[in-house]
Amino acid sequence: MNIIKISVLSILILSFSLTFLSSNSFSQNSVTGGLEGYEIGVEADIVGLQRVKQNLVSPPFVPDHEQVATGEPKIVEIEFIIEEKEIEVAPNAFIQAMTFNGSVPGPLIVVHEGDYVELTLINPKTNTLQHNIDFHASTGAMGAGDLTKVSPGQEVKVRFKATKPGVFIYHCAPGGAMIPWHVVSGMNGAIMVLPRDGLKDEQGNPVKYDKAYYIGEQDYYLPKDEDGNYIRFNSPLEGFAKTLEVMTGLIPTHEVFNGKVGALTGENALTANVGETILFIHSQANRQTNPHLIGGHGDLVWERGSFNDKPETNLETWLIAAGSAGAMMYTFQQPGTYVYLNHNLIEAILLGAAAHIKVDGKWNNDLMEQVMKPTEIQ
Ligand SMILES: [Cu+2]
Repeated sequence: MNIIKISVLSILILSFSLTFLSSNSFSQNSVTGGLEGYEIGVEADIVGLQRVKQNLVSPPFVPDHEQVATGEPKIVEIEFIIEEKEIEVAPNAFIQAMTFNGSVPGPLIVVHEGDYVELTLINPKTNTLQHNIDFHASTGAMGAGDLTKVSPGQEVKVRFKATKPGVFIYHCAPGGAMIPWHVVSGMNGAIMVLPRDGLKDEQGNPVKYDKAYYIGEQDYYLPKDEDGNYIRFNSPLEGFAKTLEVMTGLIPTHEVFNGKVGALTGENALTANVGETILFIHSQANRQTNPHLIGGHGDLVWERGSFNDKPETNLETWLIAAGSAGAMMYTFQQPGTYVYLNHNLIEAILLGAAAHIKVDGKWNNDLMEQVMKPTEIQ
């Protein structure tokens, strides 16, 4: 036990010193704007581009956006306020969460290939920890992580060009053991970079969706006390050492959609109508997951997230790699309540990774009909 305590303490000290060292080397305003120590070879090609502010919304909803881009590439301005806050993950199971804009996952950003994302990242002085952001959709400087480290009371601005169409995660990555800890404390989300001419099916024909939903899957590792009750901490740092012990066991205590058990079920169900085509964007920043729509299919699935690749068709279950996002498009053909889940059924039913979709419309007996109700065997 003492050895565990000492090793946890040394990881804590090491990650703090790494964090301190790296914040010192990157915190001065760079004279170049690029990564410190490197000459600028190419200047940003943004003169004359239109600037637009994207009004972000909490998942599972997605910001208003065009599916086919009109006009030239734009500079899309985004603001993230980092919020350290307590969340009740399940009854009597609390986490001192770390969030972008207060939600787990953070908001979905939507842009088009060739657009520039210009993010203002604000770490209010009421927070207790240093944070940053690594965009898997960006190129260089640890996905912008090296250019965005902000201590409480600081803000920073970074701009990157969205050169790869697809869905990608973003997450906090402030160094050392802080990286997985911040990610499994909720500090992750996704961006969708649409092709300028929109999505295409497996034959290259344009396809459109009526509605899009963003589902962020989150693994939590909540420590228990000697009586088996989840421990409620007063600050993120207070829970760090004990959480790290659970994390290194690699078995999550909760695996949830959108921050907490039941966030997308029952009264919080997603909605659709028969005949509507829905795009589901699904991210997991730390673990593999296996999305499945019970009673439906992945008509078109960009399993690895790249919109330059042909989508797979008619999949029953697909795979989201750890640290990635995928997209699936389905046209509902029957009414009823569907379950969209991680088809590791233990993680779905016992740990929380499930959502409901309530679909209205008329039933199609040609697709399915109960030919005889349950009756006594004759
Ligand atoms: Cu963070």
